[in-house]
Amino acid sequence: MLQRPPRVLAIHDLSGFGRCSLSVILPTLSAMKVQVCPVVTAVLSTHTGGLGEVVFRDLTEDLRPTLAHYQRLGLEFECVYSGFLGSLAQIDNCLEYYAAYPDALAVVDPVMGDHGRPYRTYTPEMCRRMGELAAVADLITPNLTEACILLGIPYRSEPLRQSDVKSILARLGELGPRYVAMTGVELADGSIANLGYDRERGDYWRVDCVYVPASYPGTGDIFASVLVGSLLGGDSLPMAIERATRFLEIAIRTTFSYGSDTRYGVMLESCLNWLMTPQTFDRYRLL
Ligand code: PXL
Repeated sequence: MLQRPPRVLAIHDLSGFGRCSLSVILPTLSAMKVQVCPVVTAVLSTHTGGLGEVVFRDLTEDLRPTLAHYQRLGLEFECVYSGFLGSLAQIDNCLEYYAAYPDALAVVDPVMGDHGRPYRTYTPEMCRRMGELAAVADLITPNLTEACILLGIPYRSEPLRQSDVKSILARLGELGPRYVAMTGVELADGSIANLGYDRERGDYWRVDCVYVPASYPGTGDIFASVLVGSLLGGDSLPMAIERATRFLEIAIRTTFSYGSDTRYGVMLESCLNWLMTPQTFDRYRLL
């Protein structure tokens, strides 16, 4: 029996303003009683989503010595979870972290872009090599843009048929991970859903989202963090996807009601208590 909270090595950037990456990963997982040990890939003044010229300090050189230190300490981690990466070399560093903790749940959020476009700091080479991280993952959490980049297929902005999304999920599973969770997929039946795929069981899942006409940075980070916290807490994949979907709905609708600048992210602070209260699940369905 684990006599302490589960521990996650979280390899992400720290963006000071804009509520993304470690700024939201830390409080989200802490609220779920998970210990987060941040390995900071870069420090930025803000995220790169429309707040102008960012101050960017790359910390690639610290990643290998940090891992060596943790190994000297003999620390154990139940999960290694990577996200936004600041340079090509960091992909190699992440591969070293995953290899160092083979028993940990390997979660790769292949942060590369959104709305059909890569983020401006992501080079085509970085996008190509992100597949190597997906190959060692137990769980990947791409949005549709990132799924298309990982598969090397063109992004399609029109709603997708069920057979098309199942094929995308299955092909993502073939890259290596047992579990795939894909966010914000517009389906041909008019709904927007978060989807799940368990390759070993052959199950496809959907949790439909309430549509809000606004998009906020950091929601992918919150989604993946809630998934991590849920799975470490013993939830099944569909339960974890439902928990993450419902939490984001609350955070997005709360924020939308204030009409605040979307670039400032979601008002996580007002919503974290939801993660600390017991829930029952009734919205996941087979796809
Ligand atoms: O939420 C993903 C993310 C993480 N880190 C930085 C970003 C973004 C998305 O824009 O800019 C620095």
